[in-house]
Amino acid sequence: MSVAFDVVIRHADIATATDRYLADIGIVNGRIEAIGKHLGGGREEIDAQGRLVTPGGVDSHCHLDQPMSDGAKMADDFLSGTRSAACGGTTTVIPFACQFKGQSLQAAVDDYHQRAGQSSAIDYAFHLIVSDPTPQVLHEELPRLVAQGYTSFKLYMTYDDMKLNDRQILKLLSVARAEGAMTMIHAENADCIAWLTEQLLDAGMTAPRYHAHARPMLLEREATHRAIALAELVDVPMLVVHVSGQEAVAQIRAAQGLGLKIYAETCPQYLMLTADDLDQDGFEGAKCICSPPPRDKANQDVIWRALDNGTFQVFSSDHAPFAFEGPHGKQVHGDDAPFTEVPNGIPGLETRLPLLMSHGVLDGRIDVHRFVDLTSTQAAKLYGLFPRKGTIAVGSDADLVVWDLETPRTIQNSALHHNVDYTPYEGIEVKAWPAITLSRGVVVWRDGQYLGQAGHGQFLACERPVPAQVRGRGHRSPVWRP
Ligand code: DUC
Ligand code: ZN
Ligand code: ZN
Repeated sequence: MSVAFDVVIRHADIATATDRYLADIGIVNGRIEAIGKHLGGGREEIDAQGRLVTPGGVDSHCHLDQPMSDGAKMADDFLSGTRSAACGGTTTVIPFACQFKGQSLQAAVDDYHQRAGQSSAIDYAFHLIVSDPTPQVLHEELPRLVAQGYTSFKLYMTYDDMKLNDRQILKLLSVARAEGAMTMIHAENADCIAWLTEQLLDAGMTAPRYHAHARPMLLEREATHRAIALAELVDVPMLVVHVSGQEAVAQIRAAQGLGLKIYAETCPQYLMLTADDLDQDGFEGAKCICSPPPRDKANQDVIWRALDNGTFQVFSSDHAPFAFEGPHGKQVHGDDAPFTEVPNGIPGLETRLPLLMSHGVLDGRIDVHRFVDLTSTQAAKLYGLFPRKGTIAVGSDADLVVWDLETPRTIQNSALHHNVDYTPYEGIEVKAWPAITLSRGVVVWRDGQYLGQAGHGQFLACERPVPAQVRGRGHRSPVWRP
């Protein structure tokens, strides 16, 4: 057989967000050149033997090497973080270039390119985090950066060093609307959290479990409702990140039912953990401190249903890698520090796809098309990377996962490839794990071995995700005049 391709994957059981069929996949120069039966030869041949093959994961919410203001340091840089992602079937990450107050956005972007450039093993784009929306940021930097491929930004309604007030959010939403960018919103009510926290600390309730008491779902519901109202006022799409349970889901569904372009994301912690996981002996509960906090079993069920019924478009990890031991992570202020001093976030880049494939698809909660949509396709679409990323199609990058659905295993941190000394999912059984991950046609993970290389990952400039016909329809805003 003459050689027609660099790589051919034979007998693949291909699943995309919409289709499922058996075919070979031919790859040239990192792109899918042909899909069909009995393709010509490849310099490298991979026999998928009828195994499920899905698009590589797009993890559109993860934090890597993000400088912190309180002395903490993330355990994963772009090297270890993207290595871990590849071993779990993720081939594109979109972490954040985070602006500190007083810093220019451009300086933040330049800094993150330094961090990622020579290190990343898989492709990456950047969201921006805007914490200081000066006139310069709003009217000069953001329009220029959106045009250069940084087409989404995250806004915080909480965290003292990040939070914006409603008026600032409105200004940023107006820029998003004018520029066709996607806004991501962290929706929790900061003043209510501060008020509750004060009372908890005054009463000596400082243990990790009180983190969940300081951030009840009511506060997420209120902020979600308010964020949606602000987006409605400006008449612009918005994506609510890391939704934790029923009350925020209800707000999002109501908005979607009204025809508003409100999108939503959830994460593995809201399916696999509960607030009880913060209530462990000693300081152990700090391992599961993240915001919003995990809720309870009934809310896990709501999240599963909302994954299935289309309320959520995106399932991301919110990987925020802080070591449990040592002076830089969860114990940066000691091993009995109050919950307010514990860095927020948990690791999850590598376990995201196996957990959802196993507990979602194989346990019958969602179908494989929904899985692909949630873990890859919708993130690529909503952040301007589709169809290069997010699907299996001729012309798309050959970012692929060949699945092993036959080998049950127990998640153990010792088998993971991040640089964090724990996983909150230790001991959880999964029936699925990537057998092979390809990044632009290069095998980066195969049969338990990491084969990737620092620097293989390329920066992806994103398209404007919000087309003009979605922006500025104007019919919902009594005030806004373009
Ligand atoms: N919450 C966030 O908003 N970001 C990082 C981690 C977390 O818990
Ligand atoms: Zn957040
Ligand atoms: Zn986050």
